[in-house]
Amino acid sequence: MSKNTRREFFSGVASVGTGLVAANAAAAQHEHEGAQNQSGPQTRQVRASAPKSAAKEDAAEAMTSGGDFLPVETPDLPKLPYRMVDGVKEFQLIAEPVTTEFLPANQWSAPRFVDAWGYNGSVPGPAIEVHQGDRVRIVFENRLPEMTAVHWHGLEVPMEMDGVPGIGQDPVMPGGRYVYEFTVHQHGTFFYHSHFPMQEMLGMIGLFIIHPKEPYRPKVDRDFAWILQEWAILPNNTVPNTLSMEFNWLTLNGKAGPATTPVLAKQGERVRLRFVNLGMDHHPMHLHGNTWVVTGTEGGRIPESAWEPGNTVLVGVAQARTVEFEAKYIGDWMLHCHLPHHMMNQMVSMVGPMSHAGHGVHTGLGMQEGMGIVRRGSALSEELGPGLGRGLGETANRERPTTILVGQAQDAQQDHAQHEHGAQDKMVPGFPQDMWMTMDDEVAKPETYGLRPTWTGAMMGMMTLVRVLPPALYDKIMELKKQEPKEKKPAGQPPVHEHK
Ligand SMILES: [Cu+2]
Repeated sequence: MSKNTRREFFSGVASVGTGLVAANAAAAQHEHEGAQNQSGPQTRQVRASAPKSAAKEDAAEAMTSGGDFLPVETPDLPKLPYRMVDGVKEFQLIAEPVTTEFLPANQWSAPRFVDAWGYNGSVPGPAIEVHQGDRVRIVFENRLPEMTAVHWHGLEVPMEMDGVPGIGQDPVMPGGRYVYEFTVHQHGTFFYHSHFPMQEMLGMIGLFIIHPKEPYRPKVDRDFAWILQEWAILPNNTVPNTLSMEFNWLTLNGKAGPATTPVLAKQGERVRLRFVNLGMDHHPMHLHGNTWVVTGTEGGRIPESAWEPGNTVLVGVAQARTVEFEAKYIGDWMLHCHLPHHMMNQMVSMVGPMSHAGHGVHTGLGMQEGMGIVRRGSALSEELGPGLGRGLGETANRERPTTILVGQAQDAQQDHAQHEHGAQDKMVPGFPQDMWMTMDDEVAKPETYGLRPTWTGAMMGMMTLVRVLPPALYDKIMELKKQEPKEKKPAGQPPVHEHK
């Protein structure tokens, strides 16, 4: 969309927005542009390391924050800018296909793009950040090839604003628009999402943070928020399989470890972490080396008398959890989902074995057998079963005699492993063959400065780091961030799509 077109669209909708909302007619707000489907390859945007927002060009004249408060930080995710129109915070939210990358290209893998759906060029969508008491207007446009709507999860808004097609409004058709407007009287960690389940599994969710009128006590010095998502991406596919029940990519704000950007605090600061989950699984989020208190749910702030200490909080589907802790201990502390299969990248029986370039399948059988493609008998038979998915048992031992170590320190570690363990693993049937893949250089950025070399080997799936830093190191990283180029170069080019 050219800048001009966007301006025209924006000013047009903004001027009719207020009157129509007051007039209650859901159907009237719904400007359907009929056969003129604006979605398609021409609207495709690639989200590389620096997310691009369709509204970004206007960001200079819009605002993302205001007043005396601590803005929430959303690592790897942009915020949705707004402009004040007659005392209303007006946002422009666009649902559209987004090509994204969970991990940059690295020595094990060519660029791997994912065709997800999101908002304003970002998946998950950009974070909306407002204040308790604000009047909010969201001018919504659908550039998807099918109908959608936006549900404001947990917000106490009129039913016509609740975003459920059929119940409170008509679906917003491709090319159509809808204006949402309401006053936020709550505060806490909320989110928006499509109310179509398959669209949810394609990525259509975003944070909706509401700051309280009276600041929470004790005040925090850092405030971070993440959206937890899971994806099923079959071999040679770029489109998430929305029907799958097993997931091979787990992301925090649209990135998988080690591409998740670490968050930073200075020793002694009080830190708030917010998590939102929308997927098929619950995620027990765990922080190393520290003890937090759970201070909020998807319903807002918990009274202090009911705060619970812990280091793991279960973030159930459709829930939000907020925790706070004093960053007393210097260190690079892991923050991750503790489901073992969520601590991996491309972990799935049908995908993992075929995705390790140069090493073939794990399982001791050919690729076809590993995929369950057999000419005789059953893929789950005694002979072939171990070849289906990740290998276990004698077959694996026979064909894959040592633990595979790959990484920047590969040769030395491999030699060591051969020498030390080459004989032992023969004696241990069914060892699980964990992976160790480092890519320090590929994900290097100011926030990773000073981490121990090979740190990326420990980071996969739904993982990031909370770095509690001594002042000197913190200042050094801030200095590096200032020198960072504003627009990062994408790690690769997206594949050419010829779906005409
Ligand atoms: Cu999990």
